[in-house]
Parts: sequence; C-alpha cells; structure tokens
Amino acid sequence: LGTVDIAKLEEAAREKLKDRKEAFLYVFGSAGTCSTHDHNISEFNRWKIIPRMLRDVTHRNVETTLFGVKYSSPLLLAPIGVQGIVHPDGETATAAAAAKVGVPYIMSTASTRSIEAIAEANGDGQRWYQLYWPAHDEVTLSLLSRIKKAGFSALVVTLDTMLLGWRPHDIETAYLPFFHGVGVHVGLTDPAFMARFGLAPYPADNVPSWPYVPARQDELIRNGDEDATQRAFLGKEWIREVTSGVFKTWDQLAFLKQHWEGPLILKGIMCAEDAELAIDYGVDGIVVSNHGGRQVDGSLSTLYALYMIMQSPKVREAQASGRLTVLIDSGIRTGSDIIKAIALGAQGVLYGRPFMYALTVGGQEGVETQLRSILADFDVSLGLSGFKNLSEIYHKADKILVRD
Ligand code: HOC
Repeated sequence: LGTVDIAKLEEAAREKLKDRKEAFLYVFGSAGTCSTHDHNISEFNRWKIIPRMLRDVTHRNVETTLFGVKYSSPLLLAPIGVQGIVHPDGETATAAAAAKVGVPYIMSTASTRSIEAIAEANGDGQRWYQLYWPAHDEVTLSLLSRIKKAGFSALVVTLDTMLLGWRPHDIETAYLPFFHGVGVHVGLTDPAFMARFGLAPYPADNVPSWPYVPARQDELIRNGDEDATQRAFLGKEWIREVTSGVFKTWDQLAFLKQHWEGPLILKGIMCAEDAELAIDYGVDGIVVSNHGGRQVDGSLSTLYALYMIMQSPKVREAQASGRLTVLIDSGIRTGSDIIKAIALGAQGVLYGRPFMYALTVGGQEGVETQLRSILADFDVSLGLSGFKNLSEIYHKADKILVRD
C-alpha cells in the first residue's frame, strides 16, 4: 500500500496494529494535546502556491547538493527510532528501501538494529547518523568511530530530547520498549557502553524477538528470564545515557567538532537566535524541527519557525555563502509541502511518520512505494505550478506563495 492519502495510510497502520495499540500509539503520539503536531500540518495548509502557466517545464530536475554531495531530490528520511516494534524487519527494511529509491537514510540512535546492520542494509545508499548525545564522552567517541567506519557521512545531533516529552497518548507505554531493551540496540552493540557494565557488546543479530509485547516481556522478567532481565537493565541504562535529563550546552559542541570531521548538523532549532548561535559555533547545518510535535505542546510550527529564521540577515548570509545548510522536518506530508518549505528557504526536507505507517503496513516494499509516491507528487506539483527545478522556487516565497 502506497498513497499520499496519509489519513488512509495512518488508518491502515492503526488497523494492522490493533492488537498492539502501544506500538501504533508510540508512532502516532505527540506531546500534550497534540497542538504542536496539528499546528505543523495546519501551517503548511495556510501557505498557498500560486501556479504559473505556459512555461516550458516539460523536463524537470529536482537534484540538489547538500554539504558538497549530490542528492537526487531534497527529500531525506527523518530519523525515527524503535522501528522494530511496527515491523519485524525494522530499520533494515527502511534503510534498504531508502537506498533503492535513492533517498538518504538518517539512522536514529534509538534504532532496534545496530549501526553496522543498518549500514549493510543501506549498501551503496547515502546515510547520515542522528545522535542522541551520550552522557559519557567515551560512548560518544565510540559511536562516532562506528558510524565513520560504517560510511555515515553526516552527523545530525538532536537537541530537543534531553528528556522525553509529556505524551498523554502513550505516557504509560512510551518508555516501555526502552525499559524492555527494545530501541536500544545501538547501545547494546556498543563496546564502550557495554564495557561500563563489564559486558561484551551484543552481536548485531541478537535482536529482541518479534513481535514486541510489553506484557510478555514483563512476565519473562518476573519469571527471572536472564536475557529479558539483562536487556531491561541495559535498556534503562541506555536511556539514562542518551536522554539523561542532563542538558548539554553550546560550548560542549566543541567536543563533537573536535572528533567528527564530516558535516555537523543541529536538529531542533526553532528560532533565529539559536540559528545565529549555530553559525557562531561553527556548525554546518540546522534542522528546523520540533520533533514532529512530540516534545513541547503549544510550540510554534516548524514552517513558521523557518519563516522567522529566514528574517535573520546573518542566517541568510551564512546560507548564501554555503556556511550554513538549512533543513526542515515535522509536518511534511505532500509534494506541495516540499515546494512550500523550499520556497521559504529550506534546502532539504525530512519525511517522518508517513514512512513509519508505510513500514507498518507493507515493510520495505511499503516504504519504497510511499517514497516513490511523495517524490512523484512533488514532481507533478512542481511542474503544474510552473517550475522545473529547485532554484526556481528556493527562497522565492514572496513570488510564489501567499499565506492566508
Ligand atoms: C534511546 C533514545 O525520538 C521519540 C524518540 C525519542 C527517543 C529517545 C530515546 O519517541 O520521539
């Protein structure tokens, strides 16, 4: 099943997971009343494209260059963790689909598969790594060395998740996969993290059995099952390691810059002041993101944040001179949404929940179809609006969009 009718896709995923509601709600859930999530979507709907006619847009090309590397389109797969609770193949299916369709895959630190297994599934594809910044430097260094070896070319550091958001939809179950040792495979396979407990890293293929059922895990633990008990212990420790509630600061970025040679991108930037600080601290890129509305309820939408960030002459100048790349996520559902984000100054967009629903329903093939659908929608909408490439829309919001 592949469709740009996201409502249908979401419903199909809900139906497929009807006996494991916590898995669906983990993907679906947002902070508080979901107002940030809803606002992300409604802001995209407020901006309207003004189509232009009688232009020769027969041959269209949506290639783009980010950090000196050519990409076939401005679409990237957003880093989403715990994919193994919705489909037995988890992240390996998504990484393989991304490679097949030619969309860069951003791997989450909360993956249910190892860095090495995901790299293998992604093969010759383009891949970036999303970091939940560990509390201990030796763990950070170990992850950086693993991703370098595994061919990840850019590092996306998520800033907005030093604590997990308050999510009423799944507040009782949101932490459970982690507490049962699911979604923590990056930690369990990491030599530096495991050495903290005097343990050897798990082999990459030692993944939790499918399907993940919280009650079953609880029972195994109650009955003293050694494997389940150890996973649960390590899961909690990994959560402490990466969302410890200990907030990092701007000055600590120097450590990452010192040990990572590729592009360093900060995810979670929502205002011009922080975008300007990112420039001051020598960061290469930002993702304007509110984590799909999952962290702060009542926050502004990312599209409006992008609009405000672009009012900063310092940001515009850094972007124009190639010192800062600006990406966006949260709320992208259609090809028109991509046009709007680029017109407002984004150079790339990260696509999230819809591919998780496609994974739930159709595995690797579902993700491939979903990616092809949104790319086709983007191509058709671009042509019908009278444009044939990204430079004709990039930063052209004043000419090609109106906001009602
Ligand atoms: C091991 C990392 O992105 C979400 C996730 C948060 C994961 C934090 C734990 O649920 O939004």
